[in-house]
Amino acid sequence: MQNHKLTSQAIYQQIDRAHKILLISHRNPDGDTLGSNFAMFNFLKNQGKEVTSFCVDPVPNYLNFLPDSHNLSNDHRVFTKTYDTVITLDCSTIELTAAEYLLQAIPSKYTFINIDHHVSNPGYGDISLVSPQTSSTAELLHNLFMDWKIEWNENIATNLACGVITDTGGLKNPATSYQSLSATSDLVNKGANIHKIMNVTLNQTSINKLKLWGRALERLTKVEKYNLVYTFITIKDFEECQADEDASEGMSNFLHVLKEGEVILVLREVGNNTIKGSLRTTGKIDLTKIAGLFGGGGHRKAAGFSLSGKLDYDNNKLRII
Ligand SMILES: [Mn+2]
Repeated sequence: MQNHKLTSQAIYQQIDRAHKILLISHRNPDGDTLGSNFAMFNFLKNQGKEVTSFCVDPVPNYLNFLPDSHNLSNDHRVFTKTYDTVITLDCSTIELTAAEYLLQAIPSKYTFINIDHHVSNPGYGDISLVSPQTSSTAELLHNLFMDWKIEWNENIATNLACGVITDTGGLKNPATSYQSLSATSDLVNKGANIHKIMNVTLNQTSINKLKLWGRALERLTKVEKYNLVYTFITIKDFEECQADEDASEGMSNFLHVLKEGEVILVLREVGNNTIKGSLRTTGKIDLTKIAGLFGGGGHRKAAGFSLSGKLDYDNNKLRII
């Protein structure tokens, strides 16, 4: 078990002596990786640091409301500049930054800090703070910022609250703990408007997306033997519903509403002969073990994997070919 207090101090000391800092979010970014990035950006800027926020992908439209989101760069040339500190936020592996080769291009020596809450994070970097019992990287940053006694502002609070709210599905999923509720309450006290954040991040569903979900919902199937409920979405579904991969995000979390089945599995064909699987449970089973069988990972109660192949559905039988 990692000593969080010592690691927190080590991160603070490194940041304190740093001048040029690069913050990196994972590809296909969500409210947690970006909220954490922008909160850290705001804090470091106020400390007088030179800070660059980076993600290989742009800010999704629904997260444009986040303070400091306009500072995010997708320009690979940021890796030709010098930094003394590089921090990944919410990236369970370096590969998830989609910048592992770009990092090698940085022409200076730097201290590599890894701040994350995924149990599958191997603890890469010179300093790593990985806290699987924490709902979100944003909640972890709230702990660090409290520990460091930072000067809070509304923008930091809003960014962190967005991370906690999106990763807990609106403070509802199994990752929601006393600590995450308590952190959220504190962030509200510090100026975050959680009603707005919930509305903007959770209630923004398009008709095309619901049509896509309709197909998946119609196909829900229970496999009694494994106490598993599964469904799937094919490339054809995406095309016919005019929906992109983003539109299928969140389906496995939504299926927690089911009373049947201990494990939920959503399979999605995402092109290039690739199938993504998302696993969820509220039971005791450790999903990282199941996802691991297919080369994936994640959390005990929420995990995923990727396979190569296509989905073949005929006569009510689903096969991977
Ligand atoms: Mn997260």
